[in-house]
Amino acid sequence: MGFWTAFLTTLGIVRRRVSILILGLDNSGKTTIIAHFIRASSVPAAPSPTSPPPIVPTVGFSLEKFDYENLNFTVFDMSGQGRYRELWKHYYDDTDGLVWVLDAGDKERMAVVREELWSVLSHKALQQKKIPIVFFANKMDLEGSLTPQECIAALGLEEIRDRNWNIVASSAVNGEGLNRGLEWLAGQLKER
Ligand SMILES: Nc1nc2c(ncn2[C@@H]2O[C@H](COP(=O)(O)OP(=O)(O)OP(=O)(O)O)[C@@H](O)[C@H]2O)c(=O)[nH]1
Ligand SMILES: [Mg+2]
Repeated sequence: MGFWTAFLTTLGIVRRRVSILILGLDNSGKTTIIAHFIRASSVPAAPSPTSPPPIVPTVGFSLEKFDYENLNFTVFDMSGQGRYRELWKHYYDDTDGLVWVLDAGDKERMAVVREELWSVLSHKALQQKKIPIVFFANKMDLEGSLTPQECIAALGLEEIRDRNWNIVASSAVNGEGLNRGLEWLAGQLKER
């Protein structure tokens, strides 16, 4: 970063760019969460008679951008479907932070989440860089969904001792908890 860019970034005139990766099993709510932040950061458009396009399962990955506080986020929204999870590792090198989305209502697949999460965390590229992780215990609006404490126990998150992490209960459909999670991540990224 040149002197003037650094100076203007400090003043909040230029937003610093950060890259994040959003991971989690298919159907956990990743794209819905990103859509929330894109909507929140765009200039309000004139009311449209047509409703926004429906969110569909991501194929491969989708690259999105939005501003949050004084950061300019570039987000790799990865598909969580089994056949695309092999792609995730190609993006570890260039990421400043991870967002991991859990479907807290999907108790049957918590064992699969645990396996995928620990496989990601043990990858060489992520072992070398101690980037922060925010977990969204998403779909908290669904009755019987796991609490963050129950997710911590189900996934063994207490074992993550080599990097900063946090878990926040969220609902991507009504927006609850999303700002709290991203605010924490933004705070971590600003310190780096
Ligand atoms: N009730 C409820 N439904 C949610 C929530 N978040 C997402 N959904 C729904 O869950 C479904 C999957 O959401 P997506 O955002 O496509 O999930 P994804 O993680 O991007 O899935 P892939 O792209 O296949 O990896 C959609 O029908 C969403 O409307 C939530 O917090 N609560
Ligand atoms: Mg998606």
